[in-house]
Amino acid sequence: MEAALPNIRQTVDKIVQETAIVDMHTHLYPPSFGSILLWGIDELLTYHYIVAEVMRAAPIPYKTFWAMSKTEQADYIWKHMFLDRAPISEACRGVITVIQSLGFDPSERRLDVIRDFFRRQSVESYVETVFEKANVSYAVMTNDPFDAEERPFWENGFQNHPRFQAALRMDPLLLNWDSASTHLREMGYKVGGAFNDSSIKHVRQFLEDWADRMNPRYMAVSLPPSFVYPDDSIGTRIIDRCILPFARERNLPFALMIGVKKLINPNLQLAGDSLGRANLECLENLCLKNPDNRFLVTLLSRENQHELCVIARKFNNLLPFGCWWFMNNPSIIDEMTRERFELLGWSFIPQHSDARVLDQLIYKWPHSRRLIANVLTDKYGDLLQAGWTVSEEEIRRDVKRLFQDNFEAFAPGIS
Ligand code: FIX
Ligand code: ZN
Repeated sequence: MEAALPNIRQTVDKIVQETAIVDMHTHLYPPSFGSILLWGIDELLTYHYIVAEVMRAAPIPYKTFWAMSKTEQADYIWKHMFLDRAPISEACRGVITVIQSLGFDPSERRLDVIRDFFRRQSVESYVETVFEKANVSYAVMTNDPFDAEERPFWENGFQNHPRFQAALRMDPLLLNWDSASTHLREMGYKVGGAFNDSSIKHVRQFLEDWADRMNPRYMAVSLPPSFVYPDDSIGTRIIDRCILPFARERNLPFALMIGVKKLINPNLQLAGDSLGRANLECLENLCLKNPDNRFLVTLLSRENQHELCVIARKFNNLLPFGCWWFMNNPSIIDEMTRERFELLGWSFIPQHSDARVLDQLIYKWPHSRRLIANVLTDKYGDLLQAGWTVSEEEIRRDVKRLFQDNFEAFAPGIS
């Protein structure tokens, strides 16, 4: 059936809601990972985004806040960010969306009733509830062999879960060879302090062992805005001699998340990171020099987003993804999504959730679906105004490309 202009909005809204999502970057884990899977109202309230906000709204000494229990921190945040002022920020609004989606009346403002609901949940069934409500088919995790808390689950084995797939994360390897080489030696890889040809063999072995363990959809790293490629650093040598050859061998994309300035305020812990605008010549050089590698890229500076679209126009081995972190706000998601359609057509991944708390899937995705549907309605509307026609089936095809197929084709996984 042809979608005519008057009902294009309803048609797009329906299809965007109905199309399942592949959430290609999260910090979620299956229930078998125990307490490192975060879920429930107190984890939602103490999300590091809101911690930064409460330290502005109701400043107390950092050590006083961090000395509180999780429940006390959540109580403090509930009072100062929800009861004493409207929860107007995107992260606070998200908590309200979750509460409403779970069937509560947010206007009752009853944190005790909500806590009681979560006390009665089993995590296994609640995972299914959340993925179904969010209409997310599966989430790609962030899996870091250098993380001492996570590593034992991979070394000892765990029950695979169909809703979770792996991504091999390797920040220390590229950002801090001294620390990474110490960890690698502790893991049994005979790397020396200096990075030399022998190190290349052992780093390659590390990648092979962990890719065999994890079966990742891609390899990933987050990088500072100062990242340069190529240069005479150990990082460039690891990229050129280890990561990219291995990526080609295993048909894995390499995801670069560029622009994070770690811990500009260490007192805020996880909430202390900031951003900076990157010089994107690193991407131009990576894509040109390595035409047989595929690069997933997301950037943390709003000023970099337009450049990323133009660079992606020049290199089809670069796939922009998501509205990352400080970009994940309605005003910026709208702008980024519009310029991506205008410059890249359908060849991008519009969003990832970056969820750290399971329940966030039932706010991050509804919020983004609504914004993406708004932009799509305008873009299809422009086509209809020009006399083009578009059928419901074609809209389903296009939206599925955005929400699933672009990622699946670019990161098919290790066959
Ligand atoms: O490097 C990353 O994967 C970032 O997304 C995180 O470090 C960050 O804390 C986050 O969760 C942002 O949304
Ligand atoms: Zn992340």
